[in-house]
Amino acid sequence: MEAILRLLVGTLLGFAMSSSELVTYEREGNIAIIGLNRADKRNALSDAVLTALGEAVIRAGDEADAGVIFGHGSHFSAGLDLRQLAERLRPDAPVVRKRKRYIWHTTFDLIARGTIPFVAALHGATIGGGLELAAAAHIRVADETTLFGLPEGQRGIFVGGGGSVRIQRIIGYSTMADLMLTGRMLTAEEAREVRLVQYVVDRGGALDKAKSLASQIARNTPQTNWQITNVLPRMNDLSHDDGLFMEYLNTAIVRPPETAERLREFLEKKTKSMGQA
Ligand code: 1HE
Repeated sequence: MEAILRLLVGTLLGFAMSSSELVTYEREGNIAIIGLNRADKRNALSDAVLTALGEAVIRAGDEADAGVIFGHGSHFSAGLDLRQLAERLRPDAPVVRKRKRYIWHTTFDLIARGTIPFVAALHGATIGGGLELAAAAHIRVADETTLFGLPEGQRGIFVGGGGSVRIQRIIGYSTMADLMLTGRMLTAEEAREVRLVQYVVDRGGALDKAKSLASQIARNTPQTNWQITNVLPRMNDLSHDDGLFMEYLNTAIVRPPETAERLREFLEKKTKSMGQA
C-alpha cells in the first residue's frame, strides 16, 4: 500500500521514487538521489548496504544523467560495519573456503567508473569506508559539520574500499599517512585545503548544493561526462606519451549530433559563453 502511495505521489509531483530498507532511491527529473538509510547505525556500511547501494547506482546509470549520494540522519557514514567484521573474526565463525567478489571495490567502481557522474553530499562523520565512498564520487560537497577521518590504524585494520588508490591520489601520501597514523580528523575547511572537497556550505546545505551541481552537470552531453569520469582518471595511470595518445584518440571519437548543435548555438549567440546556460 505504502509503495503504491509513494508511486502515486511521485507521479503527481513529476518524479519517480522508491525505497529499500537500507538505501533510498529518488529521481528528480534526470537526477538520481541515493541515500544511505541506516541512520541508527550512523550509516555503517555492511555487505547488505553495499549491495543495495550498488543496485541503486546501476539503476541511476540507466535512468538518470547525474546522481547525488547522501546520508540520512546525523552523519554521512561511519564506515565499515565494525560489528559485522567483529562477528567474522570470532574464532567460531565459519571459515571462508573460497574467495568471493569483493563487494567494496565492485560497488565503489560502479560509482567512480560507471555511466554517469556522481556528487557526494556530506555532513557529520565521513569516516573510514564512508570517506572511501565519498572519494568514489566525482565531486564532494561538505557542510560545515562534516568531519573526515581514517581511524583504521586505531581499529587494527587497513583501508579496503579503494582508499589507498583514490584517497591517496586526491590528498597525497603525506596527508593520508597523517590521517591514518595519528587518527587526526579534518574539518570541512581543512578538507577543502587538501582538495578532498570542492565546496563547503552551511550546516544542512550539502544536499541542495549537490542537487544543483548535479543538475548543472546533467546539462553536458552524456558522452563528455563519460569521458570526464572514465577517461580522465585513467590518464593518471599512463605515461605522458600514452596519455597524450589516449587524449588524441578521444578527440577523434565520433561525436553525437548534439555536439554540432551545441557549437552552432554558441556561435549564433543562443547560449552564454561560460557557466550556466
Ligand atoms: C556502528 C558504527 C560502525 C556507529 N559499525 N556500528 N569506523 C569507525 O571507526 C567509526 C565508529 N563510529 C564512531 O566513531 C561514532 O559512532 C560516530 C562518531 C560515527 C558517531 O557517534 P555517535 O555518538 O553519534 O553514535 P554512537 O553512539 O557511537 O553509535 C550509534 C550506533 O551506531 C551504535 O549502535 P547501538 O546499537 O549501540 O545503538 C554504534 O555501535 C553504531 N555504530 N558506527 C557498526 N562503524 C573497507 S575498510 C573500511 C575501514 C573503516 O571504515 S574503519 C572506520 C570504522
